[in-house]
Amino acid sequence: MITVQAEPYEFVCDPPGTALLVIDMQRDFLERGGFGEMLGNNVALLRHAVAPTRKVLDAFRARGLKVIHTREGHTADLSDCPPSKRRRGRLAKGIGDRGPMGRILVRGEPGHRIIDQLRPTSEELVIDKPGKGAFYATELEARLRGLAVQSLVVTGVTTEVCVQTTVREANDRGFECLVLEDCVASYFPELHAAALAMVKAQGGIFGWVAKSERLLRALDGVSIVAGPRRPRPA
Ligand code: TIU
Repeated sequence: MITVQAEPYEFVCDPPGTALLVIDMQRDFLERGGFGEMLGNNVALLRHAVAPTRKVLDAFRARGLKVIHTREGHTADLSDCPPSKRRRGRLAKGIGDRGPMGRILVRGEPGHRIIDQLRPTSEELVIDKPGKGAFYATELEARLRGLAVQSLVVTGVTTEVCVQTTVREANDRGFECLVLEDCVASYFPELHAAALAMVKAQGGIFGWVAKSERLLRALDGVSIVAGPRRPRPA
């Protein structure tokens, strides 16, 4: 067991029963010309989460701990995209339309890829999800149960959309979530702050919040659990 100094109180987890969840660190959200920018956002606001997430990813990989990535996106025929999602925002260019990084938010297109700095290894699970929450219409819950995971360390974008939706879904399914505040980011600093406040309010109604250095410090004493695995590019 490790203990992480977190809010509203310490987060205790068993490293082999813990997975690092890296949510939607895709070009479509972090780079120009993708879905995030089409929604009218300044995508540069998400970049600061990349370096700390990479550090946490390296710490998990070095110890053979579990890592799961998610990607938001749709099949090429958009059959898994509710028409309401496509219509939302009255965008000049939206989901399924062609942009500078290929068809927006469509699986297999350049914009759908996870950014190079956080590219999954071939051993790491990648969950494709059509919604904001990572549990909706995916195999994530079954995979976590199969891996005997009870705790999730949550990183990714954006704090108040896919991160918070996923944390709420996870919480209702009995998973304990630690959100790393410097490894999540939003296009709206005030919504980022509010989303983190909501997670940890009321005795941790949805989970815990901490800076990544607190987790890294707790992991310092953890030796290799199942590895070391040699990261290979996907
Ligand atoms: N728009 C926005 O803030 N986020 C999304 O649409 N998806 C995710 O958060 N991944």
